[in-house]
Amino acid sequence: IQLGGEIRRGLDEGEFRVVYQPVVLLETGKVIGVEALVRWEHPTRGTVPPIEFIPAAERTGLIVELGRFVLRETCRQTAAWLAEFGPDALQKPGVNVSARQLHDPGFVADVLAALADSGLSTDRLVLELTESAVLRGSQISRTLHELDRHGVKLALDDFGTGESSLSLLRAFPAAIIKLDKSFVDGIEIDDANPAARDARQAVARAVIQLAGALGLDTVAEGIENEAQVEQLRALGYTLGQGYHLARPMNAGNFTALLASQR
Ligand code: G
Ligand code: G
Ligand code: MN
Ligand code: NA
Repeated sequence: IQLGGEIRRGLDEGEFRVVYQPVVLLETGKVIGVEALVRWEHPTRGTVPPIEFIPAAERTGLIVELGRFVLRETCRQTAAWLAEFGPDALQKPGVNVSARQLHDPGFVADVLAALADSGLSTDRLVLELTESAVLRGSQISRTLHELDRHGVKLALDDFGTGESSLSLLRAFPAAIIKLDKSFVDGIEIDDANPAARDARQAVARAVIQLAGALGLDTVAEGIENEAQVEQLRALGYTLGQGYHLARPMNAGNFTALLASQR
């Protein structure tokens, strides 16, 4: 399969869409935020998950156009939710960004245009970056500081999995740390392997202490049961994401969720 050509065709045919995973207040279960995740509704292959096409989109450079679509659609949808449910219904939506997008000279202009065209103010968007996306390059550092000056918030995604998470925090104007799912998995289990559980708890505790010291917000990712919620709350986490709290859903179902919270 010529995936690059297929992605090009899919973009032209409007086959990509955005789903939304709630970010939840762990104490009450209230939805207060959202992460946008792209999906491909392929005419013959059905729904194709991002791991199967993001790498090809990055390789071919089509991630720039695809990412622009996700940004614009998320800003438009968020503005609609805020208009319907009020300015406090939802905090900033998070949009994933690849390194390849940060290297594009038009990236900052694309982000600001998506915000301006939707009417969303610049301080109501979070860009989620992984360590590999941020690493290396003074050009990327300049881009991130420019976005920061405009009020766009930056989140470090999958935090703790890279080799230089800590040194990155110095070079990078992050506002949010997203604790990677690998430190949430098994954080609650008392029996089988207490040493592994203790190690995860230690990382989760270190991350929240670090965030507190630096004045950053945190989100714990990949929460799959209530015992994990309790453990993370005990460690001081207030915000979480995961299948136990809410799965990624289409815009219509997210609208219904916001309506039910009114
Ligand atoms: O949605 P899912 O959990 O299958 O996502 C798998 C991976 O694809 C995650 O690492 C996620 O960050 C990434 N991803 C999802 N949507 C986007 C997107 O719009 N842009 C980029 N660059 N990555 C995305
Ligand atoms: O890398 P990033 O954090 O952007 O990845 C988000 C991905 O994680 C999405 O593809 C989303 O569907 C997935 N995800 C969200 N919550 C859970 C969860 O509780 N368990 C698992 N296994 N995946 C999750
Ligand atoms: Mn993410
Ligand atoms: Na993550």
